[in-house]
Amino acid sequence: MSKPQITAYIGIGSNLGDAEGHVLRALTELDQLPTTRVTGQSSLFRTAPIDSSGDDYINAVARVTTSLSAEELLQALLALEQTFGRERPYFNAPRTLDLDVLLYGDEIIATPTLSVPHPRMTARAFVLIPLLQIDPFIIIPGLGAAHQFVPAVADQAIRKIA
Ligand code: PH2
Ligand code: MG
Ligand code: MG
Repeated sequence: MSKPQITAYIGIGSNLGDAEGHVLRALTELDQLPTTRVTGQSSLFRTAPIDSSGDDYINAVARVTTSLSAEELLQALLALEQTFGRERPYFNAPRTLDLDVLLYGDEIIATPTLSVPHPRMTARAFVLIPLLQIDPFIIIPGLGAAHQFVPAVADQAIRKIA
């Protein structure tokens, strides 16, 4: 039997070097991961750093279908970050590329390496706004409709750029 196809959502962020170029290239690279296709992508957004420093971020969200397990997907994303020269000198340091598993099907995952839904996604406009642009009625497992969290992030600076 073939492996199930799961719909997952990936948060993409960069605020070091050619941030816009990094995010665009990441979207291309995601589509080339094993058994994985990008089936939706948000606009690119310029966002102010939240609990982070450095330049404004460029953020986007991608919807993918994949036969990778959640852990395999995570490892593939971490490997992709490495090919962009990602360094982690300190917590939430500016980065060439950050790729986060936001949602993986309707699964709730809590392992030492992976927390899905992404624990801070409902508190961050740079995740919620691009996510809702792709799928306005998306449900966050365990939490309900994503759009209900938008009023609480309305004070966070976010501007669509492309
Ligand atoms: N990512 C973080 C912390 N803060 N702020 C913005 N605007 N965009 C991000 O992608 C971001 C952040 C941790 O990964
Ligand atoms: Mg992140
Ligand atoms: Mg990350």
